Amino acid sequence: MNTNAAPPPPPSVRRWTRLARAGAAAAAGVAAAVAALGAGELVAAVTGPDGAPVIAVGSTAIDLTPTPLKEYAVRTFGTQDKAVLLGGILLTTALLAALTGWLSARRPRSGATVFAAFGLLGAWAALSRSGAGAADAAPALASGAVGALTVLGLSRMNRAAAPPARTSAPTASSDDDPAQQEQPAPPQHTGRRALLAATGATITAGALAGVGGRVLADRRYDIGALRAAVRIPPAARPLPPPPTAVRPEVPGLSPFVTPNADFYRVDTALTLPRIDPRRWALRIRGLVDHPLLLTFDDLLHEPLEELDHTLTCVSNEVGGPYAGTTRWLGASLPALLRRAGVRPGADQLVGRSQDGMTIGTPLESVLDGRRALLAVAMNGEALPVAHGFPCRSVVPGFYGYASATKWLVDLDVTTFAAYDPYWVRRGWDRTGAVRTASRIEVPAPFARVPAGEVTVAGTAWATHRGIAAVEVRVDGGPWQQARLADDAGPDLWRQWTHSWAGARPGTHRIEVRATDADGAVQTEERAAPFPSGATGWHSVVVTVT
Ligand SMILES: Nc1nc2c(c(=O)[nH]1)N[C@H]1C(S)=C(S)[C@@H](COP(=O)(O)O)O[C@H]1N2
Ligand SMILES: [Mo]
Repeated sequence: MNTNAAPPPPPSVRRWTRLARAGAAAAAGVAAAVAALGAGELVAAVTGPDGAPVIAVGSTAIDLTPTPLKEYAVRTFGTQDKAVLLGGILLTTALLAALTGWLSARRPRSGATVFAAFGLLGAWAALSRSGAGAADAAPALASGAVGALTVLGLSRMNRAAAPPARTSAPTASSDDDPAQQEQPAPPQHTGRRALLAATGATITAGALAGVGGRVLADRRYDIGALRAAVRIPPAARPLPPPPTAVRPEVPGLSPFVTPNADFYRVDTALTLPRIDPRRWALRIRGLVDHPLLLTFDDLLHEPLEELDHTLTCVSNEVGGPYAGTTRWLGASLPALLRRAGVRPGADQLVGRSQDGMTIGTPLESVLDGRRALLAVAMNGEALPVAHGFPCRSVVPGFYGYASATKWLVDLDVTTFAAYDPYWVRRGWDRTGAVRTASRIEVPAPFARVPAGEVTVAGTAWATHRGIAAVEVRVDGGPWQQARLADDAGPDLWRQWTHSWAGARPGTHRIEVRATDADGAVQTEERAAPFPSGATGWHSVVVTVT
């Protein structure tokens, strides 16, 4: 026993000290992570926003997420799924960082190694994104380096501030230096202060770098301004506005044309691709005689066509909100494909987006005379960034995942045998034809309505086939024909109303089913969205008072 040592402090004090030291170590780890991410953001402001470490890791996580989990996320969190993912990534990062900090207080090198490894992992994630360049690795590498150096520095300070090991074996370590113990204010005390100050300063600097990086990136890549500067020419032969009789005058019924701001959004993009239209080009290649390269200006000089169309998502549940109607404007996709000269044998058209999404459509359908577009505008304005600015494809009759590539940069004329696009690789149906759907919008689920005559109203679609009939029934009674609003064409949804006479007090279930223009009645059989779209009848339960 070392008899020179002062009596050990009471156990409670010692435990607190150990705890405090562990806490300081964890905080140092978090501080190093904040500095690392801040550095990454700052570098990403120069090299391009897609390389920012959180975004690169998050995007890779999305691509690697198994389909059922992704479905669960979309179902549970809806459009908030990406915010939840980002929150999860940050939380996980914070926990890992705290653990790393704690580890480093014992072995400073190990913490540095963890940060370096994550830097390399982030660089790999950034580089493995399609369309990535070498520069996209820089933010993660900077993160790794800054994180490693910071955690090394802070953990050295932590060790220096450690109290002497009073219970240890007689072997004298520097901590046991009796000279140290005789000082009135032991150096570990000031050491601890310095450590806390350094930790705080690191967090502040890291946060400032992060916010600064974001602000800088937003300035450098101000897509809003570029989009506002785009002048979209009018259609060669403008369509008349949709007739007013397409929408019954029922309060609570969705508008016939969906305002852009209300149009549903479904994609895998963690941050919206920012494409400068002046630098954008679209390639049409593959099984064609003359590959084409079109600039945005070239596209705007094509004769532009309008298309009124209801787009819907395969992930939409029965009665769900992922459908919207809009007036697209764009160049004719079949005309451009004919100019390129499609070779015999090709049967799939694969669109690729700037962020690496791939979407395949049956080529035969694209060329069968339907109006398919390379759309540049939506409801009279340039495509909103969230909906594909500057250009997306639209092919009526197919779910979005099989027809509507946003941020489109490449069209590959190929075969189904040769290529499986993104969602097909994850088990979704390769055709993606829209199934007949109908939904009750009025009354709302669990609404209380007065007895007597109740107005029921909603929307039905069977895109590109059209809706021929909608029927409604109450409490499993006989089906009644609903009154259809005017038909604006097979590519559009159709609204309907039904007057439920003699509604008596109590709880009732209203059901709806549609018949498409081919005469096929919507199936009652319930199917989940995976793998080819939800089926089953929508119903709402209401209370008549
Ligand atoms: N680049 C890209 N395009 C995409 C997607 C995507 O994830 N990335 N999602 C598709 C899906 S699943 C749908 S339903 C539609 C949705 O288009 P919207 O967000 O404009 O409504 O876009 C399609 N195009
Ligand atoms: Mo979708």
